[in-house]
Amino acid sequence: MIYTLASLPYAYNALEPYIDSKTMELHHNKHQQAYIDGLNKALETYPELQNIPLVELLSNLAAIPEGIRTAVRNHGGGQLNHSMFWLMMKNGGGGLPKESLGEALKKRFGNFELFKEEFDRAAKSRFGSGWAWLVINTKGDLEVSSTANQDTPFSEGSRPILGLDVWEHAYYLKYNNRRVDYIQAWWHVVDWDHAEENYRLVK
Ligand code: MN3
Repeated sequence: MIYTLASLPYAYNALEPYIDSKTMELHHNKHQQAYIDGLNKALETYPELQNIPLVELLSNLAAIPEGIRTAVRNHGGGQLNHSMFWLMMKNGGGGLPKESLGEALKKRFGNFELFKEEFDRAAKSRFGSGWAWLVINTKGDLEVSSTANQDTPFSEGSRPILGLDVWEHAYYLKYNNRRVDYIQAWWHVVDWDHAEENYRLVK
């Protein structure tokens, strides 16, 4: 076993009422575990890839042997995206970004509301399953983007600051088909301190 499931830094019910306990438990314990199992299985016969950090593997998919490339992309992406996602939320989150990220968002989008609108649009309009992101792109600029399935911004050369899982498994139990309600609720649990840390690391 190369990859194992890390505990959440908070209880499954910590993000209630915005994200319910049952969804968090299934999402972490079953869905993320399944990505980990798939990734471990793909890497089983490639010991030389087992010590390369996942970010590095996903940043250069072309270098992955063809027979396991799709599995690493999907399952490795699932492991990495979810590992990042849990840390982007916290009990008592929400509000407005602070410090340098807050300033940078204002500079790039005009104000926080305009940034939020663009992010909401990316999250809403991602057809099927995927993610909405705030990233630093290859030019070093803040950008709102989205990826399909478990594709990760690293594979496009971008560095994620904030991300939102819009797969149905992330919201269906509580919000059914109402993705928009889930997106609006999610803003209440965003950990802006963590987003600030991410921003400082890549800026
Ligand atoms: Mn998910």
